[in-house]
Amino acid sequence: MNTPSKNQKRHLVSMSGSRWQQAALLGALAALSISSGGGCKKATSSLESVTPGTPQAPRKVAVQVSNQGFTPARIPGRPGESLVLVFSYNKSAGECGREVVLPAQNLRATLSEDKPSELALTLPTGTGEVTFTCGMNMLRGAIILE
Ligand SMILES: [Cu+2]
Repeated sequence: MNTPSKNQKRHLVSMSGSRWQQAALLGALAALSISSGGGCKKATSSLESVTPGTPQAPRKVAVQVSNQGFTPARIPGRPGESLVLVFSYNKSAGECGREVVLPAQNLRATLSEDKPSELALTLPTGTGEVTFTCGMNMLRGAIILE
């Protein structure tokens, strides 16, 4: 059916510019979305492609806390590396999951669902693990030194 509104639309399109201008605009939009998509890379599990954090520029690692526990629960780390763990709290973790403890680092934080909590630490030298747990040691995660 040829409704008046459809005709109107067609008229508006032809008024908005030539085909070439529209193509140029689309091209510009595509370029924009490509350049802004760069910040959304998935975290890699291989440490080889990760630049170790330094005191000047600690590596940030996002950790979700939910009824699934800590995600990721195992984080690769370099001995002596500076890290910032960024904990995002989901209410499904319960009130106990709101507490995050790194016993060996003497660090403790109370998480909020409103915004992520950052915990800065320097990994020890040598091998082993730096564990982090919930307030009652039920949810567990670890930074694996390798
Ligand atoms: Cu707990």
